[in-house]
Amino acid sequence: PDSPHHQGAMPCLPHLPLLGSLPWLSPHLPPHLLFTQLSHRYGPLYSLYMGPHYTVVINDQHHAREVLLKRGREFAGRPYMVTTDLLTRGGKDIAFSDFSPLWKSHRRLVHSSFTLFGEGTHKLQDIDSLCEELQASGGGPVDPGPAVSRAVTNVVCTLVFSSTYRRDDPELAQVMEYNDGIVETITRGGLVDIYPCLKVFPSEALSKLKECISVRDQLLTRKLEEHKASMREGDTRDLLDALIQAQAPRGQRSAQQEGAGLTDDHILMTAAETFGAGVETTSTTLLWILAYLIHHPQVQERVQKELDEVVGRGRGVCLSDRAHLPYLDSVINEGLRIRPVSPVLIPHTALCDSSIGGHSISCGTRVLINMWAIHHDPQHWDQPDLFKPERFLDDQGRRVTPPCFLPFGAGPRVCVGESLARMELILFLSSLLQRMSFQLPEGAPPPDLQGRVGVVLQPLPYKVLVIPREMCQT
Ligand code: HEM
Ligand code: PLO
Repeated sequence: PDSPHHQGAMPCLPHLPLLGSLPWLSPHLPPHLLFTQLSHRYGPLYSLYMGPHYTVVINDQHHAREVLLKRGREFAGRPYMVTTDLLTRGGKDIAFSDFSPLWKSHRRLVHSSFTLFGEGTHKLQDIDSLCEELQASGGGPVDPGPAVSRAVTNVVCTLVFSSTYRRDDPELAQVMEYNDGIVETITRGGLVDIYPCLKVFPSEALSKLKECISVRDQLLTRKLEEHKASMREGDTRDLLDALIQAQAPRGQRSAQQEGAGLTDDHILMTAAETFGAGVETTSTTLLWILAYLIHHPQVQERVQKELDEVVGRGRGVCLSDRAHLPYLDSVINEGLRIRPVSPVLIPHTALCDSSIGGHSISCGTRVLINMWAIHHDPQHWDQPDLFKPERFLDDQGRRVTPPCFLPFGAGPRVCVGESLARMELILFLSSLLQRMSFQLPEGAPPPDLQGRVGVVLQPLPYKVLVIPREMCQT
């Protein structure tokens, strides 16, 4: 068991040997709401025992910044968990891998490849086919989920493999299916992740996870082989090429070289993770925003008015328009605030003895950052439960970013896909709203705004009516 040596008195939940604080944690509430509720009793910074693991929970901006930024390097570790260990072949990925020099150079390589190839992923065809697919509903109610997921998958596909799937490709359906299975079963805080010894018992969730992982591995191994076969020297087409080339020819690998130590497993895990992270996060955010637009038609109209004024209807939206679309940006930010994809960030761990808010923290302590609580903190947000994009604009209509807004995390573990994600959100959302409006079908219930929690907070499926807007022919 991890033992704490804090001197100051950080409030701590009651706990028993072995069970830890679990008997005091309501299993009916999702973790982000449970932790927020506990912060009303224990204050914004408290600790508890997840089974044997001493865990600090942070519910305010001030301590979150201390852990992520001020002492970011000391808290850049990740705990061992059975499910993520299976998912990543023992931490050969970026998100769930513990801190190590290899992880650091791997992360740097992937980050720069995203920057290099990110721009190229926005061929308008993905956006065009998304619009066409939604409009093909012919005015009847349609669930925007599958079309959005497909479009976003193709963006990541271009980035990783420089290829795209056609709408009816059976492989695309397979990718979407295994992703769903993983999202469902890799829930953080599941019992095996608290008591690794439970993994010896048969469990439905664990076998489903293994099944999905094996489908994923077969599919990606085949893609990787195809890629290697078609590679030409001097031509770096995409993320996979960049990673394979960074490996350097066998025999010439030196320890100093960027990419030294990267195995084929690392490459496979990176491709898998880019797929997973790239698809689930962006599509989930888009679907939350659409759901809120259905609830707030006046917000949709205002975005469309801004688009009409800045872009018009004679051409597609491009990235350089972003500077002139502050309201669109504020709608995206408000979506990311009110429904953060990752309401409790991936757990961090202390890599050495350190401190939080003056309390000593011993090496190995787990730290959970409750971004939900920070994004809904009534001390910093006026009516935090309301969808109000204007909070991201000043009275002149210029952008403002409040310090309590950290949807991508911060510091050494900040999201590596942030700029890619922002680019996608802006281009997809603006193109959709330029060409069509979304309405609630007559008699249908408005989209549920509670959502369901897995590893990401997703909206439940809902239906919309798609009303085409008149476009000018050029
Ligand atoms: C990590 C949010 C899109 C790849 C994270 C973290 C958050 C986050 C909160 C964890 C930070 C922490 O643990 O401290 C988001 C949101 C997105 C988004 C809100 C979109 C709306 C993407 C995309 C990609 C991506 C498109 C890749 C294509 C990653 C990776 C990590 C990460 C690899 C792990 C970083 C690390 O542990 O070092 N993201 N993300 N994300 N994200 Fe994103
Ligand atoms: C999504 C399902 C995939 O099959 C595997 C996968 C990989 C990376 C994960 C992602 C899933 C969910 C969202 C995560 C991302 C890494 C960073 C991102 C957790 C499980 C966030 C929002 O933190």
